[in-house]
Amino acid sequence: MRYAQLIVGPAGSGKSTYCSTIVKHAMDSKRIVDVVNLDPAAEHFDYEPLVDIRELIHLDDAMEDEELQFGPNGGLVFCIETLLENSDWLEEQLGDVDDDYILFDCPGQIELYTHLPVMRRLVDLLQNWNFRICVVFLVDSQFMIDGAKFLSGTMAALSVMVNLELPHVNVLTKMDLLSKTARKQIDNYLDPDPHVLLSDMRNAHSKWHEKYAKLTEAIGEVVENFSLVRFYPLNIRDEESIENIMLTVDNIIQYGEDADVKIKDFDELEPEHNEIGDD
Ligand SMILES: Nc1nc2c(ncn2[C@@H]2O[C@H](COP(=O)(O)OP(=O)(O)OP(=O)(O)O)[C@@H](O)[C@H]2O)c(=O)[nH]1
Ligand SMILES: [Mg+2]
Repeated sequence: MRYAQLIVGPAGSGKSTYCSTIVKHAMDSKRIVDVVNLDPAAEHFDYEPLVDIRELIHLDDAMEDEELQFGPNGGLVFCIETLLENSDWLEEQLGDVDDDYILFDCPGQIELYTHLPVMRRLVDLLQNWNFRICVVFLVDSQFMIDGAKFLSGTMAALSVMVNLELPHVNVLTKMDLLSKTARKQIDNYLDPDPHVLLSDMRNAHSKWHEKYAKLTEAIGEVVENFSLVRFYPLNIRDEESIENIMLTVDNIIQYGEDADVKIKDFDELEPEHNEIGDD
């Protein structure tokens, strides 16, 4: 079995920073985690990628081509489609290492995950190559400190879940940037109670809420009834918070369970070894 995290989320939500943070954290516990850069427009990240889509195609290639004449968003979709058409290239670059653990640092255009089929096709490929995958959906915590924004972030998380059909963990990033008051406030959103959030919104007396109060309440009920959405806080300066997310994801993709089995087999073999030794 192979293991993967698909790191997705809006532009600037902290995907590349999450990848380098996890790599460093894993290294401290003597674990090897690799990162694949899938962002054809990436300019900077703090990790050494195992595979880099820019070696196959760069966003500028799609935008500067005189026939294609793509803008940045169409160009990005074109780049991911080119990657899928060259799946042999990706397969070869990834190698075939049993029990490897790879983070896929994805681009920030949210439409890739909410309704376009390209990422779903990438997931199918990875599953064919024996990867067990968890989606990690990142949202900047600074945009999640009021009820309306929270519902909007939640709906984005739900669209990704429905479109990718994979085990899914939501993470609130950049917790280190929040003020003390905002940090307290955010507790309401980690394990959200839609009733509390909706009453916040009611108290805000916005024209929007007056007109669409019923719609907002219905959305709140869906979130509550299906217990679909939960957020894990990530403070990259706090090892415990990083470890907590890593453990959560590892449990979901059952990382390490096969290793336990191997240890058991080894224990059972031991008496035989002794017998051979005695001979
Ligand atoms: N203080 C702080 N800054 C962060 C954190 N995560 C990301 N940043 C900063 O936020 C900016 C965007 O972070 P990236 O990791 O590049 O975000 P991204 O989601 O990969 O961005 P795109 O690939 O462009 O969509 C950078 O300036 C980071 O240094 C964090 O946890 N704490
Ligand atoms: Mg990035």
